[in-house]
Amino acid sequence: MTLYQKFLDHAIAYLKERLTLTAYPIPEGFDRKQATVGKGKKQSEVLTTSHAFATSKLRQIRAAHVQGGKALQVLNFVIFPHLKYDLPFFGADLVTLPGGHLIALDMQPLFRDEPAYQEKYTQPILPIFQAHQLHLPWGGDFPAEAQPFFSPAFLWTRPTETSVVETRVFAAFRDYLQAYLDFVDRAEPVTDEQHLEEIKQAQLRYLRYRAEKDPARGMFTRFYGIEWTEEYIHGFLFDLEKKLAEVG
Ligand code: DBV
Repeated sequence: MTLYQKFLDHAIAYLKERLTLTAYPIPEGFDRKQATVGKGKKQSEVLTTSHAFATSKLRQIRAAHVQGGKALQVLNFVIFPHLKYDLPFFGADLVTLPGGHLIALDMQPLFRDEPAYQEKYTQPILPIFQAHQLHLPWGGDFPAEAQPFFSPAFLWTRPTETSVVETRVFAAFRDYLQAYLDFVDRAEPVTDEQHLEEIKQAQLRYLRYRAEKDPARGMFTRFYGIEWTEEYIHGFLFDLEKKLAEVG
């Protein structure tokens, strides 16, 4: 079993336990993609699988799972709420490359700097963050322009031991997902028109940033080509703009 399979299995099983999931369409040709990379003895297979669901409150729950051997494993797992809720995004970027592990876990805020928003969606998870951060120290530099999209409970770490990913990171992932679903349980639809517009703009801001700056773009382009990669990014991984355009 590969490193992040357990995370994906847990997430899907746990979501099914707590919510009623419906299928979310994955565009044809994007549910599973394989390529042979490298030459000669270094040749290997890289498989990317996609997984997606929706619920009455969550527009898209989706995962991209990249499996390319011991030194290439990625699970990018994001939950996008429906636009009538002020819920944060659940964002997990679990990355293993030849250079090591890189872990980003957060409930990414719509309105990071609003005290009432922090009170509602960051304060409650700070104890979880602090407990895990003791074992998962700050990972250092990350792009400054990404800062507005992370909460003060952003768990960002670069474990040197794989066993730390299997134990501590897995525990943090479970706790964050549990806390996120507690928020989802309590979420009530927003009715104020102006607030709804602000939510939509904040979702689009986040989405455009992630689609434009996707750190996996280079990797996917190398494996599967530019056409597949751009369609995967805009048509599945970060699809809100496309979906809004479809409904008009
Ligand atoms: N990242 C994605 C998707 C991925 C993915 C959809 C399916 O958003 C993988 C795959 N992330 C991925 C890979 C790398 C990173 C790095 C392969 C390594 C890139 C490389 O080194 O070549 C959090 N992910 C990162 C980094 C950060 C994040 C901060 C380091 C990037 C850097 O140093 O430039 N999660 C990521 C992020 C946001 C987020 C940028 C922004 C809001 O939520």
